[in-house]
Amino acid sequence: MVNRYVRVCLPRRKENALNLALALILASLLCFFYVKVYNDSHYQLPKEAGFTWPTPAVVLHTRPAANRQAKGPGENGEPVKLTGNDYEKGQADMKTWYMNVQASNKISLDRSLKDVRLQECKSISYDLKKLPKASVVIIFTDEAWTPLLRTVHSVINRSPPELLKEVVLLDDFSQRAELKSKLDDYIKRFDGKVRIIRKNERHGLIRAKLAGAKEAVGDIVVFLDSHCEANEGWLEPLAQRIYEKKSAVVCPAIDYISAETMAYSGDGRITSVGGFWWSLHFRWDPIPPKEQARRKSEIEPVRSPTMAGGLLAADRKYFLDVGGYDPGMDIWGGENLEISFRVWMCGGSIEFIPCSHVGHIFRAGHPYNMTGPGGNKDVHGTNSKRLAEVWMDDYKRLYYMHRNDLRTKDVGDLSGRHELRKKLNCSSFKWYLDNVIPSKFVPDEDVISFGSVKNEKSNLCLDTLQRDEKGSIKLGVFSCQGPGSSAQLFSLTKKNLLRREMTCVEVRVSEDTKKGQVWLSSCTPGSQKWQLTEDGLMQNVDTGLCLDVDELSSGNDAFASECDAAKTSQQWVIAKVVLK
Ligand code: LR7
Ligand code: MN
Repeated sequence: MVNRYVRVCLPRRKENALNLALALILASLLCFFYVKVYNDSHYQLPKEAGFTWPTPAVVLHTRPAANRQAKGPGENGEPVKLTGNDYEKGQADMKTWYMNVQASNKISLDRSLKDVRLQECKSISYDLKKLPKASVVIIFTDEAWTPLLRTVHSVINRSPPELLKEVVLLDDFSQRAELKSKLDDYIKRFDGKVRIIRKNERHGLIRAKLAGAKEAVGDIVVFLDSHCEANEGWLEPLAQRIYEKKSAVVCPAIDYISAETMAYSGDGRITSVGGFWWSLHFRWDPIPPKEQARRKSEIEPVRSPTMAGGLLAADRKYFLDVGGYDPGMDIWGGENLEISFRVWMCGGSIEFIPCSHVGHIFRAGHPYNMTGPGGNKDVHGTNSKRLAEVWMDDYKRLYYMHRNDLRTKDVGDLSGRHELRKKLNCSSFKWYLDNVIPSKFVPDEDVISFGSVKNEKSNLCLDTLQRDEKGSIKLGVFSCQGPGSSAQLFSLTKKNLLRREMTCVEVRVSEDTKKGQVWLSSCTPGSQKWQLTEDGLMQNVDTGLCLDVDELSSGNDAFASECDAAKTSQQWVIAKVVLK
């Protein structure tokens, strides 16, 4: 270890001591660099990995992420597997951050990703000179450092400089010291392309996005969550579509980044569109056959009734003219459906752009305080009431069916939003249902009856028993709650389906018994037809069996057995409910 010159000049014991000292110095230097590189975690994996990182100025103009040959953790969107201490730290992160920040910290901020686009997308050439220029607005509150900066790097690396006017980091009153002067210093390397706007009170993501759009200077505004990775060629197709249609509000295909391993996965094709639950939560639906037929190729935009919320682009002026976001909404939730209903009803469209891909880290929780002004812990609920009151006309009754408790809740002044709707001369919510999402089931319209399926002798009603309706569930009975409990409301349709919003009641008969289980399952042709007979039986048409329940006791599962009009446990009525 000690070089030859030193060795000849030193007695043996001293040489050993010097060897040890040098080894110690070297070890601590290595240790220092390791910690520094990984903690700074910008431009990790330096020279040892066999390549030189480009200087920041070059980053802006040569888009190295596409060209570089990196071999570090997480490259090519691969998962990061941690061991030992790192693993423990990562698991702790999952509890506090709902994402593995430790894993993220191991990955280069410029990591490569699989280019998941369809082949046809790759050969399109865009006339960059004529396309509108983008302000990419990234809103954040106390986001972890590496996911936030990787979002910025991916945008810088994978956007044509001609199209990228600026990146705006909109800091929604973050408290962590790291996001202050260290971030101010960090962004200097981007030569002014990236700027920070700081809010000195908590705006919540909705007012933060609105502020970002107002302060941005680009022709189009693009919003991203602060834990995204823009993939190859993501920006051009968004700009192209807005160039073609000013009133199109467009979303990239959202690829999945695992919060646990940071693995990036995506399918080039778009297979789903946005829908909604009457509880005003967002859901994915398959592309309707009619929309699929309208598109001549897989790379054409897909019209979608709603959007997920976080990742979108719009002509900046159009976005603001059509009402931006509702500034009366707090913290999180509801703005995604609000903008969706509003844009469609006021003459625009929501579209998914298959050639544009952006990854998003899906977290199981929110690492920030979700309490709104006045200690409001139900911001999604109150925001959704605002949108229901302004945009849904009488159909708001279906929201109140789920949220009876909010009927009389004061959710602030709505006059500005009502005026907006009038000024823009927007269509009705019925128009939206009929034209944009005609498959949406309206539980109390055009049906034989709507209400609770009630056994009058016992005052028990068919009930979901709070089982999660996103999958198939068994139905049970519970003491009747009246119109106040949505868990007991069913529709008997003109096609004789006994159903709820997305699912139908079916009978599953086992081979050996003549008894069937009563399930709530996706609506398919099968054992899902029912009729209420003259002698008060609820009979499943396909199996001939009748709705029944053991011991007429609350909390029991329902089943279907051989019909017997003399059995009180088979006597049902539909207690009609009129929603208001
Ligand atoms: O008070 C806040 N202030 C903020 O600036 C709360 C949040 N934020 C920031 C936050 O740091 C993050 O960058 O807002 C961004 C979004 O917050 P998330 O990541 O906690 O939200 P989410 O991904 O759970 O939620 C989705 O629904 C929200 C409803 O209000 C927003 O529309 C989010 O943008 C949206 N995210 C997506 O749609 C990502 C793709 C999901 C899919 C499919
Ligand atoms: Mn998010």
